[in-house]
Amino acid sequence: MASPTPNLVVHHLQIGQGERIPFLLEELALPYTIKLYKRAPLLSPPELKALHPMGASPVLQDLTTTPETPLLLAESGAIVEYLLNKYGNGSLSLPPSHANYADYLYWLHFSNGNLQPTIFRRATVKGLVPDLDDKRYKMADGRVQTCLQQFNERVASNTWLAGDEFTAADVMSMWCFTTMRQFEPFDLTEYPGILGWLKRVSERPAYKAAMAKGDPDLDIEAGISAKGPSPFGAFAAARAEASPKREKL
Ligand SMILES: N[C@@H](CCC(=O)N[C@@H](CS)C(=O)NCC(=O)O)C(=O)O
Repeated sequence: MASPTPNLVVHHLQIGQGERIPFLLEELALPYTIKLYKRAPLLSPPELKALHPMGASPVLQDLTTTPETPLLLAESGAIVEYLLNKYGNGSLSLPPSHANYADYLYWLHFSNGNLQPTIFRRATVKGLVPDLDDKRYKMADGRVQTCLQQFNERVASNTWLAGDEFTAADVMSMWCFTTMRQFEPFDLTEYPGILGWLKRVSERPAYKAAMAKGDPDLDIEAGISAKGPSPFGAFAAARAEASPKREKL
């Protein structure tokens, strides 16, 4: 029996990691409806908060088999694995029999499990220390540099994170180096491997289609540049208010 056509709704808070889901769905050529939310002015607006206990984006609603009681799923990594396993037909993932299976898993989980927390930990520490010579800051910064160096080496010697094949690991990672830099800027001049990979990902028709649907006002070229995009105004203002000293460091 043929599988039913997926009936999916993606809830995406603009300028955020929710962009991973339309990107994945465009790559899989699956139909979906996207519901966009604007930051209010920084966090989720009330209607998005009401959707899921975490109140964050992305949220997926799957109405395919139970339209009256749609499945509701948050957490971008979980949504990605759900979509791959339910509707992916083997695309964008590598099976355990593949020689690069372990690489695929490692890089699939790297962005949410390591890179992102490491970058935001350094940001928090920066707000607490008297100056950047403080050893707590140096330790946090060292971890960030290790992450970036490792990523850089991987994509300097491989077209994609899992090797020759573009996978969900690349989808998960893209936002960390593009849109996410609106919240925590970091320069990629020293990382030509990452810059080359960003260009390759940005040229994919699925990425362009997803960004046109989810965040049509974002400047993709600025996102993939060495210096990165301009900071997100409301976030920079909130941070300066909470920790004026940090902005001077
Ligand atoms: N680990 C979660 C993080 C979700 C998250 O924090 N999303 C942000 C967007 S980048 C958000 O919705 N922030 C608004 C809020 O928390 O009110 C995931 O990967 O989905």
